[in-house]
Amino acid sequence: MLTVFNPAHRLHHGTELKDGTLAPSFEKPSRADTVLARVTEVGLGRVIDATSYDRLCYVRAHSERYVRFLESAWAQWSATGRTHDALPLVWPVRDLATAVEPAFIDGKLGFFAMDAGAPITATTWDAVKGSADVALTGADLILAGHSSAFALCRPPGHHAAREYMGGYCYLNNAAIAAQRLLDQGARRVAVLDVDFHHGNGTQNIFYDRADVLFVSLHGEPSISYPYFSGYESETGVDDGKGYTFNLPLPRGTDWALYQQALARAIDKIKSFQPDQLVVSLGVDTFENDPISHFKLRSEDYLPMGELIACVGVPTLFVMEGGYMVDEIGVNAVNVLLGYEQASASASR
Ligand code: SP5
Ligand code: ZN
Repeated sequence: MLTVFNPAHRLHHGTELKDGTLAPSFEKPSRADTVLARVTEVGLGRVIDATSYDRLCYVRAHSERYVRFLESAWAQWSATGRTHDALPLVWPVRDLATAVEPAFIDGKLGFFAMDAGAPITATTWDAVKGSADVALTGADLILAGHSSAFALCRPPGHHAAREYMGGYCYLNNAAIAAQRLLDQGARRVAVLDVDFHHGNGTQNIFYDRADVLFVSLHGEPSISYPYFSGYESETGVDDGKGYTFNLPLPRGTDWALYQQALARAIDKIKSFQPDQLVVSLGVDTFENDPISHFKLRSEDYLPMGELIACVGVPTLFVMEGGYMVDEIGVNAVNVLLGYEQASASASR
């Protein structure tokens, strides 16, 4: 399996509010570098550089004004004399006005964010664009006939919706890749999200559409970030009714329980008969993850990959979360190795 990588990810490392103070975010550069080292160590396959794509590819999954905000936020923020990370401090919740995009940057930050978990630094946009380009390059490998590919994206993307950032995410890499596949001829694409957190952004982008099936396994919303999405009752609207499938799981979920839910997810995807599959691959389901509460062990990620291979269609893996940096490489690459082993024996 080929891996797509972009060293530009190192240009982004923001801060987040932790235990009452601003501290370096859990979402840090060593994450992607550790995964890359493991890809090389096990000899997964060649590592190729991302190519650069036109911004119109991002606007296929996001709004024009949101992409423009991401591109220009730092310039507007720093023009006010501030040198620390740009973070929102006010949000248009419930009955507050949402019809008008604020002109001033402090208002824009809240308007285009779901939380204070997506800091913008001077070079964040370069990393964010580079990460979307990794996903797009991966999608083009699939379109060129590869049966699988690994887009080693960083920063992650699945919390980013059509018009807002949050949860370490800015552009939705998986959604941008899925849209690329559709724009280049796919009739139906499935997105399977195995990150610990609900992929609210991906759900938002495809919620009213029947050409993308979104399936997510995640911590129960009432006790897990992002708290306000991911319930089973969220199944899509209009043409998209029935094309969103959420499988929330309880605190302490281990492989025995996870496996059953994943088997249901795979059945759902198979009956959709997608042309391709995009996997939002987060490994924050790991037992020692510092911000999550599932109990998967490193060896469980091999059968996870095997199960995903049962879908039997070309598959693009897109890196999402996972914050136990010591094990993130082993865990993520185990999914890919499990997938490859199962695919190889299926075609023998
Ligand atoms: C892509 C992804 O996995 N995003 C996750 C965003 C999670 N944001 C909430 C972080 C809350 C951190 N709380 C730390 C508690 C440590 N004991
Ligand atoms: Zn996550």
